[in-house]
Amino acid sequence: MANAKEAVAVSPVPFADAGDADAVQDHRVKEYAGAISALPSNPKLRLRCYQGTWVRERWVPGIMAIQRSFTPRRSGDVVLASPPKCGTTWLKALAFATMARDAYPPAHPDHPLLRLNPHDCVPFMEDLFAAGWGSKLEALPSPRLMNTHIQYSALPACISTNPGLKIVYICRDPKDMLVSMWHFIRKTSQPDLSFSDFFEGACDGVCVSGPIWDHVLGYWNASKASPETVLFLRYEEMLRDPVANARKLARFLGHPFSAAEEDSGAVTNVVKLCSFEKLKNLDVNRAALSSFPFRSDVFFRRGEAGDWANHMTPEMARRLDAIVQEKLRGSGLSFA
Ligand code: PAP
Repeated sequence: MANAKEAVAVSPVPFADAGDADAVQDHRVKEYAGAISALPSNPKLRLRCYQGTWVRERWVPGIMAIQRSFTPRRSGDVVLASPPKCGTTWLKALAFATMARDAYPPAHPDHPLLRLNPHDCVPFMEDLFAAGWGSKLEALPSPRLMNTHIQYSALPACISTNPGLKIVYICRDPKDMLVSMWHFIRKTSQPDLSFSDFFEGACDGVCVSGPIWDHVLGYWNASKASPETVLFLRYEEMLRDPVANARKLARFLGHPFSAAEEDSGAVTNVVKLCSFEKLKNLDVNRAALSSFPFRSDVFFRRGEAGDWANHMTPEMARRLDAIVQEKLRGSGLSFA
């Protein structure tokens, strides 16, 4: 599994900057069309139910290809996992800035995050593999950094049971996740989607990466069973104390901030560089993206906790909370 690039451990390279001259497009993804058309569908949200999770139809061939052909390395791979709209963009920025800080000091005026959106620094595996370009990951030096929305039980064993690979998971109060997702869908594809219809579906488990409780539980249980390979983060806790969470992330990734770095303000600089206000106001984050068919600014809306109260009635909130609480009962995890 190992390849020559593993020997040269530097820092993650921004994906958009990586050379991919050797990459070969895998056209076998087209063979999945028959299998996909047989999956249960939700045409309104353009979802398919694959292995128990509702996922965007365009991701299904990518998930199948990841399950079949993702090639891990013996060490150094880091997978950022999340349900959508739970802080993926923020986590991509933080993980990249933390891991790459020796090569790219966070306060440097030429830092890659000042000219590249976090999604152009850290590749989204489902889209990459769905396009047949999974081999572009081979061009990256170790440590590689990538992200997925795949639920834990659908990860290939080479990811979920690989002691040399680390998973960082982030989740969020499902109420805020749904509100964020609804805004995103309205902006990018379905301006007419009503919140109440969307909410009803989500309560039945039907939303992107739903049922959300299954997604969260899979990674929660994995983090309890294997805390050295799965780190479980929460968006609200990161908002409350981003510096402590950046330290936790760096420790987990095996590159803790040294006393000298602490003294020089490196942790604070990472947090500032990746803050909502900083990223949202960069020119690059108002422009077109190379990795998605929409503009970068859709990933930066309010960046706060509790916006659900502006969209849900207290009754709706109580109902969703009760469903989630029931599903998580006995796990030790709660969003209350
Ligand atoms: P993705 O899963 O599709 O990549 P993701 O980045 O998880 O999306 O979700 C975007 C949410 O994260 C938005 O939340 P909101 O709709 O409630 O506002 C976005 O504002 C928020 N977000 C993006 N960047 C940051 C950041 N640096 N700090 C805090 N929140 C952020």
